[in-house]
Amino acid sequence: MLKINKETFKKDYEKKFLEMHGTELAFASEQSKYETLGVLVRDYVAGMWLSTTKSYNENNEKQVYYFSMEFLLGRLLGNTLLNLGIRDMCKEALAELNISLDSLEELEQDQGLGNGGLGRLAACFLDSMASLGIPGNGCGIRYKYGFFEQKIIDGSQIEAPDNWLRSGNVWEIRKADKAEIVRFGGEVKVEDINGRLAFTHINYEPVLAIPYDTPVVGYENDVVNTLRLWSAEPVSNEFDFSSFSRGDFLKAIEYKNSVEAISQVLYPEDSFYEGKMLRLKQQYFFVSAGLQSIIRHYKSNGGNLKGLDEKVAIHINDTHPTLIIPELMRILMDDEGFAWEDAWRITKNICAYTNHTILSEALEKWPVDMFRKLLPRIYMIVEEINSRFCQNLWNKYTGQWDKIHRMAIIADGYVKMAHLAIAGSHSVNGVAKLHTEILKKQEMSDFYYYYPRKFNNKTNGITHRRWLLKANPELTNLLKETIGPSFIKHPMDMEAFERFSNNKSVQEKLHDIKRNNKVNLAEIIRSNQGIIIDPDSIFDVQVKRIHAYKRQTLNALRIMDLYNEIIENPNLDIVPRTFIFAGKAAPGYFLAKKTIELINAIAEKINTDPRVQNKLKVVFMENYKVSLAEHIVPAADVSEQISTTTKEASGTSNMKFMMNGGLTMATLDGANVEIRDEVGDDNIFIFGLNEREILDYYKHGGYNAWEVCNNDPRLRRITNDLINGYYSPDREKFKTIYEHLLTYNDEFFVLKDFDSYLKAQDRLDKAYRDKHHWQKMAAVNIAHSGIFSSDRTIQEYATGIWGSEFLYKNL
Ligand code: 26Q
Repeated sequence: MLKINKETFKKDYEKKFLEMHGTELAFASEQSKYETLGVLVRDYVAGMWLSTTKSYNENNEKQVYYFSMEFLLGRLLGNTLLNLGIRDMCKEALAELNISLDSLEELEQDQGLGNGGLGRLAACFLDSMASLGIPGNGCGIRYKYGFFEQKIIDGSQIEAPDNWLRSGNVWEIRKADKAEIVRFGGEVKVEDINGRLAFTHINYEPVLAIPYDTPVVGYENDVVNTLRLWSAEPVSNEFDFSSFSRGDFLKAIEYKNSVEAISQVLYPEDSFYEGKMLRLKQQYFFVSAGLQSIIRHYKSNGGNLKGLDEKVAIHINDTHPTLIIPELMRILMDDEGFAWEDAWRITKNICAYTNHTILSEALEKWPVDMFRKLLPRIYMIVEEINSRFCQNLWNKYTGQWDKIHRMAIIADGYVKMAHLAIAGSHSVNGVAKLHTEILKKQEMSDFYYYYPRKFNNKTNGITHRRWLLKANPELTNLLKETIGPSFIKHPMDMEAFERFSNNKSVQEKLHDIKRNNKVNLAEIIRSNQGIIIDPDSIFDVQVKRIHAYKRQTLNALRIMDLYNEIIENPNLDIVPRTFIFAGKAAPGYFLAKKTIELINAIAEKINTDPRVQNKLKVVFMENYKVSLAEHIVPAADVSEQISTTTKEASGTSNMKFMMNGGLTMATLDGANVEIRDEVGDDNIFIFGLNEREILDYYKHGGYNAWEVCNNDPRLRRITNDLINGYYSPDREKFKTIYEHLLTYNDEFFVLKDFDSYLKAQDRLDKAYRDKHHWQKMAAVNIAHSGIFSSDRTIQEYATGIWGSEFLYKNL
């Protein structure tokens, strides 16, 4: 444990400030105070970081490498202090220096190198691995620009670049001496050397991969793991200077630009695959650099590559890093002289793959021509993997051409990444029970029947350290007072809180805590966008990526209906509600952008209509990100998890809200099913078509949106309001939404679920009136949220997939 007290900390801080800025604190800018604190904390961490690395090496422990195109860390200062166990002390010490820790924490730029759920999951996993003492490393790309910044202008989303590095990044360390070279393009020379084929990659374009390491601090356990992100730079002496010397100036500049483009920007699409060459380049870039550095480290530590699979586990986060499989084959065979069979066995033992979506439009497949041109040697290996795989299929399914064609890794001119990932991994997992069942029985059933033992479920989780201890200190204190602090290290212990769910004084405390959090959020909303909201109204929250399957439109239609009802019946007896939305649309996703415009148009109309002021407010918060979520989540009364059943693989915000005492309004989709199983039907609001009904519609058809609409006067009216100028003088503005719902017979069944949704909302309205009962339900949710800590998830990965013996040692 760090041994620093308030006095030493204050001295360290003042000394560091002088060193860095050469002036007195009294005249300092807030930014310079933040940077000083960041650097000081990094110094505190440095010793533990070194000793963790050393002890892993000395004990020769199995290392886990979590490969992900995205790590959505958010801010690091607050959580690092928290995990070091010095946050409260620092707060007091800084206060004595007239500095507010809260304001310094708010100055930090979010590290937003991810789109949403998948990237945030990777960040929660890093926190859990470090906190459980698991030798786990993150491996990804250091994008110069993260997920775009969203501005709402005249109700529409405008994208601006997220220049998160503009004031530097105190958390990263550039490790130029650990650079690797990644090779693109060129040709493969094949020679017969003493009866063995040798493959040499020639005429390639080299790219220098520079790692930047960020410490990942475990919770009060002296463990510091590493997140290694790679940045692309030109290889100076090989390419550009030789071009210069030939006077080929433009070519040199072109090379530099094309190399730097690789780690320039995160692709902002999260559910729609587009076969862009640059994206494939990004994938190979970080996979190859990461693997080379793993092997280099393993060898320098004296390891024999024959035993690599005993000491290394690699996780493939969705199909994006699947090139790990052929790249590891390449290194083992071409560089290290292994035979195919041995290399394949080692590769399969090492790799494991997680699937995060069943949306077919999100499945990655690369055109063969592009793939071969960019990665000629890797393509040869994938071809060989495919031909051996198809041969095995043939042996089992002789004559079943259709099946073999469906399952092939290369077919119809494409390389199918999920197929490659399944074939080359020893484990394939889904991210919630329902999702895994759908993978097994529907989407990947061919593979499941072929490899039944590979498939397994690992229900997602969230780190309770960020999402409870950090985001909701008052609730954390109440838990400590009632059930003691053991839940911090053992989140399942939160179950003990259920005993207090009937306790009136605890219920009142829960109410007050929620209200304080609502007042805080109301102040953020007032200062950001000038809208005044009532902290005694129900805060009804839907924050997540904007997507048709997540059905923000269903929520919007319900608000339109409620508004009509209140206008018609001003005495309507409802609890006042504030609807809060936030989320980004992919820049090219027209319908999602229209959805944002619709929500803003509804907000504009409702918030300026004096007839509904004491009943309804609608807010769309700009630029949703991790740090904003930390303010929104603890303030929510209602968590909207209303995706079309079968479409949301898991969802993780559902878990965050639950842990903070928000009640869930949900379809039985993704992890909502498991939340329902935990809390019971009395403590959640479930509505909508179930899995069987949805799959039935997809299989046999029979859904008729017009019919549903025509049979419900409320729907007739609100769908008409989309196109009659009620929400915009431009009648065309929301026509796409109207057409999507009706003309195109909406594949997400928004209208079909409308009635059931409204009934569930009615039940919720009634339930909220009984304040004590509502807080009892909140308490049950909190008490049962421990199972959704990512610590539980990571333990399951460690024992069930990575084969990590260290776990037993550390628990
Ligand atoms: C693929 C190809 C080209 C460009 C982009 C992409 C791409 C990028 C990001 C595809 C998908 C993603 C992200 C997917 C994602 O976030 N999925 C979510 O993962 C969560 C964690 O498992 C689940 O909780 C969510 O249900 C799931 O939607």
